[in-house]
Amino acid sequence: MKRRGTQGMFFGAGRSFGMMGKFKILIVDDEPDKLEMLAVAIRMEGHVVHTAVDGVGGLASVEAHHPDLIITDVMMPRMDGYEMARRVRQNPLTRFIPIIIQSSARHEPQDIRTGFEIGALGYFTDPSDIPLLLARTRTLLEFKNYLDSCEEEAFTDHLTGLANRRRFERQLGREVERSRRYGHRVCLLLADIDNFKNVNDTYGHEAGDEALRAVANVLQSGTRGIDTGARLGGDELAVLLPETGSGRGMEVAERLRAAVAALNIPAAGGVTASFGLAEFPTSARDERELFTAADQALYEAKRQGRDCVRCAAPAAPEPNPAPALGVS
Ligand code: GH3
Ligand code: MG
Repeated sequence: MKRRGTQGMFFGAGRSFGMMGKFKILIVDDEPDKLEMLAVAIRMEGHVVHTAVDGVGGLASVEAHHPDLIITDVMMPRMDGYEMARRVRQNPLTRFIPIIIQSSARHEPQDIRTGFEIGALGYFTDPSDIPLLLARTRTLLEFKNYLDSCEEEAFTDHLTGLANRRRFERQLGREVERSRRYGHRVCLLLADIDNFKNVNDTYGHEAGDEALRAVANVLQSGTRGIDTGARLGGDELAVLLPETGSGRGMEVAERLRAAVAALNIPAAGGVTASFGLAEFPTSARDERELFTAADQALYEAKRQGRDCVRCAAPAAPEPNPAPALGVS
């Protein structure tokens, strides 16, 4: 295990559709007939349709369903389509959802310019020309699919299939933020394979890779769907355990440790790993401190003989400010 600082950590999931297939399309329109006509046409393309009748409902649906494409009218009560599109584009989490505007009422060149300036990728003024709309929809979905697969690649560790360091850092930031907002606890578990150099030296690099994949698989399959297993680099792995306190976190860590120790890897025999656990907010004030606390606990596990789990102590409370003097 190499000692290192935590600099360079912390910053920004995508999803792969594999083959082009079913997408989620949000249609926003206050005219029931037009909405229904579009919904039928899109469903016939094999996609899942969500609908809303104004911009406010549209934004709520974007947040709830994460659609792959939005088709929206302009003139609607409460919030028009331009404003909704603007807000979708302003939100870093939704800004790359393609938006098509479809409006027969707002058909002047200036309206169309406004739509494109906001960031719409299509603007159609003839609601009866469904084939034209579908043609653009298909192309945009193809691009969206490609973008999503690129994002997935960029955030995945290729050897193990776990999240890579970049995704881990982004997720860690989000979980700490969620923990602050909702008052849940979150645990960070770091793991490092013991004497892994020996595995490579004794059995070869290929066998080492196989051992890494096997340990990664234990972390992935031994935790919940909401937990993020990641490979941070080399033989260093991590699991982020949302809504988990250190007591439960230690149980999980101990279970994973035992499962790793029980592995029988055909090319490399057995391996063990050491684990360090830290809980937010008990042991840290932010994600950097959480990482450092878990890393120190891992170091302690290594120091105390490896193949064991250590938990970071709660942070000392902030000293109370000195009482004001001279107050009677
Ligand atoms: P410790 O118990 O202190 O962790 O000892 P260690 O030998 O595991 O030491 P350390 O964690 O510093 O060494 C990590 C080794 O992991 C170094 C390198 O040979 C090996 N390694 C890093 N990345 C890979 C990889 O992708 N595949 C393989 N096979 N080995 C790797
Ligand atoms: Mg190691």
